Amino acid sequence: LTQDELKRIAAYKAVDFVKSGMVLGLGTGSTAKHAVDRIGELLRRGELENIVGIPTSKKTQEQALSLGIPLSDLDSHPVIDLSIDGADEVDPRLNLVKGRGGSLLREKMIEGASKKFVVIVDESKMVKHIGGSKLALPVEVVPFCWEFTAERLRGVMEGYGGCEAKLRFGENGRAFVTDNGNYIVDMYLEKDMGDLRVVSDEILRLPGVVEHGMFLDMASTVIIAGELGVKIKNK
Ligand code: DER
Repeated sequence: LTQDELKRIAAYKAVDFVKSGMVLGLGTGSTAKHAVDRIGELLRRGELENIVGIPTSKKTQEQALSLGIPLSDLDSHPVIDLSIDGADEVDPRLNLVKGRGGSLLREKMIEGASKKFVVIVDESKMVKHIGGSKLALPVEVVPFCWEFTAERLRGVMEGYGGCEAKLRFGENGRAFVTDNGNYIVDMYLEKDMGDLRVVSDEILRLPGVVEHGMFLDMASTVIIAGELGVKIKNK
């Protein structure tokens, strides 16, 4: 099975949790894309009705619109029944790293407002400690004096083994700009960070920081699709 087939299997399994009449948080990324496609298909076939989607990015909004999924937003629906989204890393306590697709702020707002948050991954996303891999831990920052903020992030991480902090660039060779008009500074940590909650608070206290990609204690369920089948882990 290819990685994309595993992503689709996890996504379709998550959509089994969807009931007619639900307000759904629609995730962003290559795994969540399959879930949104599946929801559109079940609506079209009449197997689901009265669904309202709350998209976590402009990209997902466009995909949902093209599928005819009725859309709304958090202002109209401050409580969401179920959100389905992918993740970049999942640790044994279901803490996540998200945001390598750049949508972490709206994802965290919407998934934080959800009664149930189902994460869908292929098995390659499972890690012992989040932030321990050489992959990016995204931080959304205001564009104003982003270098100052990046330096402050490096300062905070000094106490946790150190990190590189680099501005993310888009395909056009210019700074990547999020749906919210902000920049992303990707942190590459030297080693796993131990107590994540402390790090999380210290990062969020920096004035130029908007949000980071550690989703701690947020996932209710993680669906993991692997070569040997699908595993479901609950909080
Ligand atoms: O950027 C994001 O937050 C995505 O949800 C990411 O965490 C997972 O993307 P993928 O399903 O394409 O791996």
